[in-house]
Amino acid sequence: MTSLLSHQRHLFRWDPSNGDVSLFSAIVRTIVLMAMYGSATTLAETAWPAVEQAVLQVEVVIKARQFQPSPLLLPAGREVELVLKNQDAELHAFVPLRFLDNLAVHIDGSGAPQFGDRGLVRLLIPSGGWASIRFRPQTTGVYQYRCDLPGHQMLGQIVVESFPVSHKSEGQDHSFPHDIVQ
Ligand SMILES: [Cu+2]
Repeated sequence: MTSLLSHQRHLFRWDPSNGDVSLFSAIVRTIVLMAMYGSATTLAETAWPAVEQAVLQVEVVIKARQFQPSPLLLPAGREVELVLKNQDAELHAFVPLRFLDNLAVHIDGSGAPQFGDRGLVRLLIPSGGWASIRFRPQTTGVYQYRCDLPGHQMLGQIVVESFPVSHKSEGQDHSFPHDIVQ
């Protein structure tokens, strides 16, 4: 585990259909991504207009033992890539509380993930490193995640909302409205 906490880049994936964990080195990443996009077409993907098929990338910065921004708004049913950047001089962990249960995830970056029966349970992110989690939020609701390292009182919130139809034609990948949780 600790050997993965360099800044070397790794790609992991977990799939609920078989529950196994795969590790790919970055050198085969392109091939893997091509294979995934080529075969992983779902009903949801074919239902969206082309502009919405792009992965929505959202960023969380970890600094001074805080997750920013929080709460973070994510659209249900759409593929998102949550990028976590650790700007602190210490190791942090991303521990999702329930909301990634039984969801397929693809992990990229310099983090070290731990998987359980229900999928991703913990992702360690080295100082100055980054890790991304690509997944498709399924169920709307308010979810929490935290860092469980000793002495760290770090809690973040993720709000999964229905994707608003009225914003789908704006042509901006980040048009997801941020006023819902105000
Ligand atoms: Cu921490």
